[in-house]
Amino acid sequence: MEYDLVITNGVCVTASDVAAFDIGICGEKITMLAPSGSLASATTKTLIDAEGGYVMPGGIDCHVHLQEPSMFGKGSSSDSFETGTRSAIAGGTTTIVAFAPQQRTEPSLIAALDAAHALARDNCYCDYGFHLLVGNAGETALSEVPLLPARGVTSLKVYMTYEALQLRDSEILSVLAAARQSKVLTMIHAENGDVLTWLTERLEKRGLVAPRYHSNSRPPILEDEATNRAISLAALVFQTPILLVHISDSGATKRIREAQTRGQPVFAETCPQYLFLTREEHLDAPPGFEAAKHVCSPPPRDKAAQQDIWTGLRNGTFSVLSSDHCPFNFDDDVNGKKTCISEEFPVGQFRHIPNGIPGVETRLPLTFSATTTPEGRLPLSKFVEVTSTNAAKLYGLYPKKGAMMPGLSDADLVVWYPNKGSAKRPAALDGLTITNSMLHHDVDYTPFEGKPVDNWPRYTVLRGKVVWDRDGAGIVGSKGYGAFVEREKSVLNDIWQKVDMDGAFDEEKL
Ligand code: DUC
Ligand code: ZN
Ligand code: ZN
Ligand code: ZN
Repeated sequence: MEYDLVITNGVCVTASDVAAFDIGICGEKITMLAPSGSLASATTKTLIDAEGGYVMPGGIDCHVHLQEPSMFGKGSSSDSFETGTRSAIAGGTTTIVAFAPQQRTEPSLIAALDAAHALARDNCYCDYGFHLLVGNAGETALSEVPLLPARGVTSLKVYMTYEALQLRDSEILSVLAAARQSKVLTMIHAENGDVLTWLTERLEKRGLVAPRYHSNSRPPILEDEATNRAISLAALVFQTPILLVHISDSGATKRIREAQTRGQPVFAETCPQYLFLTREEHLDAPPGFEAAKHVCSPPPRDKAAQQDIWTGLRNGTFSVLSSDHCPFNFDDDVNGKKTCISEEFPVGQFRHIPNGIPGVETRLPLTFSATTTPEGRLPLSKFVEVTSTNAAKLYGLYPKKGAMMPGLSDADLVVWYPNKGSAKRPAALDGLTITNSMLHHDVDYTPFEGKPVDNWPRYTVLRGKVVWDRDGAGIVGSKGYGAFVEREKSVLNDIWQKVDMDGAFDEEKL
């Protein structure tokens, strides 16, 4: 047997097992798992000695915004498909699912999808797919939902907030009914947009416009209420499956848990900003506009909420941990800069700060480090489940992605350094903290500056090719190697089973 790549001496971690195996790779696929050390002398073009470090399926980040127009004025999110996917592989992520944004002025979903393809094609370092972001739920868009699965798109996102994109409840219901019919999963950004506008106006009347007041304009109750409403709307449409994105707080988490306990197919996502940043940090940021670096929606919450989010990850309330990478430069005169100071607004008001932060590269290192600390925030297999395997299942990529099944899975892997206590571990990893200068995105800051990490992806392998070699040339993959992946319907927890039994939404049966 001749291999193209062998990884020997690693401890393989999947969503179900932790065990020492060697991995044999032919072409783009994993073709062999063998007893540890047994492939060390196999015939292979390339041999990687993992030196006892963990080897896992590559990270899958299904919530990434690249080259999207800003909803807050001029410009667009600062990473391109090139720089965002370059940043992804340097952080161990081998597949992203980005958004194809349909603007309100654009009736067609297909046109939005074609436009996103044109931006991404030949520009990506990692594999990629698209969710359709529905900004206009008119007849054209609804009639196009059935066309999406054949184009490899099996999920939509709708917003319950932001004037430019917010859908009314009736529009959300129409999207849910159409999505149900085509077995397309609906992702929902649940914050009450009207309440947030009302609070923003009141804060502004009192001159409370500094970045820190962004979080006063979106207290947890907005998320709790909208989450509950989204769950109710989905229940009305015969319990159509939904996924609530970027959940930040205890109240919304409880609503989701309760719905799941009732048996409703409600899935949820959280993000590193709700595990590693807090509202207190944001409020204590130095004076001036520094706090704008933490402005994302929902905003980071307090310590107690942070604990509840960790608990929700452990107990399965959250199926996936995504980055919600949506970066804007802090200081950039061309694009939607975070300082949002312009001739028109010389003071700068939180209302104009683009919402979103970078995080596609730091997602795995931050969370993995928390996993392997003595507190053991997550079991190792749970880490793989929420950062890779569940994303693959939820978004129709499994077992091509998110798994290590010989003959079936792409050879998408991340190899970590050996853990503390191993003589093979580089001393420089001890005390490592995140700095923006070590990241590969095209953003002038990271909100995770100074956060400790005790490991980092040493190698990232995408479809059998080493694309990131931290001890070598760093980024060794090439732009354009990343390919569009056509997604199937979701298979997580058999989410379409009830739809098969109950059929299409029919108001006569209510
Ligand atoms: N929602 C997102 O999903 N990303 C960035 C901004 C937002 O509100
Ligand atoms: Zn959102
Ligand atoms: Zn903040
Ligand atoms: Zn987002």
